[in-house]
Amino acid sequence: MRKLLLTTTAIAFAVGAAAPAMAEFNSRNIRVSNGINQDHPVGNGIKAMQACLDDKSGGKLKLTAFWGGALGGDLQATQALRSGVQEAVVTSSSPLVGLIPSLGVFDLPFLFANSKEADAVMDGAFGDMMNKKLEEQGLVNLAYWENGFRNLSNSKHAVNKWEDFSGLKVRVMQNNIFLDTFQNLGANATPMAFGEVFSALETNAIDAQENPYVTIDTSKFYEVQKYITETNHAYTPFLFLFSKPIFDSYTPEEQAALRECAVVGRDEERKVIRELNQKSLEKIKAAGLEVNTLSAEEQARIREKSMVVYEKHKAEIGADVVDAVLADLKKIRGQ
Ligand code: TF8
Repeated sequence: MRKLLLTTTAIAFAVGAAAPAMAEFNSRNIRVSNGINQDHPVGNGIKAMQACLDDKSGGKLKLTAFWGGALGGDLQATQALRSGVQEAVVTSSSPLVGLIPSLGVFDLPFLFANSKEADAVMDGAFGDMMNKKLEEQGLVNLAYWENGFRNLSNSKHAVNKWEDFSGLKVRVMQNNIFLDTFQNLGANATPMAFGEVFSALETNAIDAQENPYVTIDTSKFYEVQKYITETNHAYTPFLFLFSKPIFDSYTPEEQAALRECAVVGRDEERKVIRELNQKSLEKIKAAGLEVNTLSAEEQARIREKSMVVYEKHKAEIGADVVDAVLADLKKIRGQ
């Protein structure tokens, strides 16, 4: 038995050593679609990821990015991945809750206090647990990138307290948790795909939307809005999703390179987006928008009022999932 094992190992080793290093990489054109524009830090992330892939695959693995929803919105592109007709998408988790209800955990208002907490949760065991649920739906999440903390913009009036949300027509993502969060604050919330937001704001079909500063900047929402409030009401991650049927057809070396390089891209994207956040805010101010921050008391009031959303959606997200993230956060906060 022992002899047999040794022989097998020797043969395996000889075959492995004889093959030229790059033979495990085939020429692949990987289409990555995005709803945001190329000057968003996701563009920097994809560049860094490509440099890493060039290195590992000798130029065989090529990413081709499509911007501004050119291959369809987040949800549409994700469906194309599941059916194996498109390779990859960088999408918010929020529009995918119809497919994977437990992803709604990331939409709970005021879940993360800062990006350090978000990184620790996403890059740790909790992130892995969510990745398994994505895999069951035909989606391989290569890494969690950053979309960021979301803030409210509108064209009507300054929002300084929760009563000011009253009657504002706010576009929310196609997601019940966001819908409830804003309705609960008195707003008139309307779910809408990202690609329709600019023109809906421009034609005053809606008054308001909520996204991180960097998106309000790079998608030019500031051109059609007058007021911003730093609400930081939710942190939504980006998922770098790969089609599982396509991923499964790749060699183990190709798969490993994609996973490793998506993490290299993630680190670059997070670095750039965090630097840009303040600059985007300055740009928005310079464009003439009135920027408001909430007082500590008001922030606490809004937060408190929003906690009903946790209870309301706990069963549908999965009590185990909500409890797991809260336990993780407790640990991270040293409580
Ligand atoms: C939203 C999201 C989007 C992103 C983007 C399309 O508001 O935050 O901005 O998913 O990639 O719909």
